[in-house]
Amino acid sequence: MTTLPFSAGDDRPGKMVIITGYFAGESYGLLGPQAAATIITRQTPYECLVVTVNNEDAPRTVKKVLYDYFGSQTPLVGFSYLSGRPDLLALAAELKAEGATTLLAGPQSNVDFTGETGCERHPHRFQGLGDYFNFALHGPAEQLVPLLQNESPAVLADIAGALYLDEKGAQVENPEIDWNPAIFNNIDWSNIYGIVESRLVPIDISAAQVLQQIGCPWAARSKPADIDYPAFLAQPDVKKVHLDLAGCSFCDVASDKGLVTGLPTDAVLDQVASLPETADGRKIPFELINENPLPGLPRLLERIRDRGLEISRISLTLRADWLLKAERHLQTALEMARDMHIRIVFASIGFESFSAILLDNLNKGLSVDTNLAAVDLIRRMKTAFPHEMGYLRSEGGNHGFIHPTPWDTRATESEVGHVIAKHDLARDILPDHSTPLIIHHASGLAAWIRAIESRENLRFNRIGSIIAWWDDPH
Ligand code: B12
Ligand code: SF4
Repeated sequence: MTTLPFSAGDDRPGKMVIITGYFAGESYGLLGPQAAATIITRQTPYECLVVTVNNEDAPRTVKKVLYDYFGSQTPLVGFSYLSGRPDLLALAAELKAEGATTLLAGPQSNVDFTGETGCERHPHRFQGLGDYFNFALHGPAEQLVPLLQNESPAVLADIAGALYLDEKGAQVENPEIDWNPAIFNNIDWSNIYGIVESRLVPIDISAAQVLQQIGCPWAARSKPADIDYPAFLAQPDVKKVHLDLAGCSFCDVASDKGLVTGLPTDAVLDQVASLPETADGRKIPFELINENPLPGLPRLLERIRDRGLEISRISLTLRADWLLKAERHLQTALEMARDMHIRIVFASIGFESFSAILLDNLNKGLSVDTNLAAVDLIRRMKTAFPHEMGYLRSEGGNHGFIHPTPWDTRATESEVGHVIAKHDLARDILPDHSTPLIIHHASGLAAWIRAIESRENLRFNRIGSIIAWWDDPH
């Protein structure tokens, strides 16, 4: 039976910390880790804080702060939203080696713990983070509750969603429980801290998230797709890899969550009601987590108004085709925003590219014309609702534009350059910096690159959990 050494001992409540990556100087809330910390604090004998670590925090300071916080208690440290940061992984490994209990949780924690498909037969593939953490937990945070309620030694075998090595070194993965929308009703948004001068200092958050849909409808169904070979592996004939893809080929959300469920409107309203308020008594700006938010937005605004909730700004992330399909709903929502004196900001529209070849290989399921029609729509809406709608960089817009990609050729570069110039996209649509295509080892494109490796007898480098398609294969 695999057991863990932690115990709150006589010092109850015990202490737990969730470490997350963060950006220096920012003040946004982190729904996933903060929801987890809220549940742990309310439902177990442990008080749990989220401790954000940015690139400027010295690893030695972070460790000192943690040991100061835990005092005589053996540290119990969860890690989430690490984005593969080597400094945070090193911290996890050091803490574990020194006797702490370390736990990897949040999106991708299962696949990042177990490693890349076939890694046992292919040593160059990502080998997983089993050495860095005592165990991982994938799925809803409340799965951890029974473990923390038990006295030491804690037993992992009965913990839903837990991944660990048994006494014989074999990997065990327990089935997850379903998501329960009710747990998001009353998040403690004050449990997030930064490190300032070697001390934990609360972050007064200025923006948060409200969950309306878990996962993405485009990722709901697996469909066949033929993805081109990389342009740099020049072939006399165009070669393709046939895959069954659920969602966009590069997207980790697609493979991590699929489409789980939409939350009832009352559950969404309860989350809005429990958001912190600004000095003028309005709820702080929030991002509505829903990949297709517009069809239900007028109804949600109506319910927010009926319930007397004073909100300030809603940020949206969505696909260009769903934006285009929902013009009528957008118009209605903006008219309501005018009456309610609030702003609707398009924080991120997933254009991703303006080349047909690249959009196909990204499995976006939409065309360049659709992207351009969506650009035209938001420009028109901005003219009609200049104060109520935002989408510019200066208004918080950072729209998806993936470049470079493995399929870039002179022809695609010229096609994209032409579209950008003709439609003046640099003025308001393109982000300050494009995002290079990132292939996480558990995304759809990882299966594509592994197929090429085995067909062509090649090896691409791995950088942690990322497949470095840009390095020459050998
Ligand atoms: C909204 C969002 C954001 C928002 C806010 C983040 C947030 N919500 O807290 C903003 C815009 C700020 C953002 C920024 C970034 N994000 Co973001 N974001 C998301 C997104 C779309 C939704 C997250 C969310 O709220 N989900 C709903 C919550 C309730 O679910 P959850 O996060 O899975 O959490 C539940 C469980 O997983 C679990 N859980 C989570 N943490 C922990 C910890 C413990 C100890 C336990 C027990 C349980 C537990 O409990 C929660 C409740 O049940 C996710 C993708 C996704 N759909 O998950 C990416 C995602 C979290 N972001 C990601 C990344 C990479 C980033 C950026 C680094 C991007 C960038 N390069 O700029 C930044 C920086 C993030 C940061 N730490 O500061 C990655 C993280 C990859 C990883 N596994 O580390 C994700 C998974 C997307 C992806 N696959 O690429 N993001
Ligand atoms: S990139 Fe966006 S639209 Fe595509 S599968 Fe992921 S969440 Fe869905």
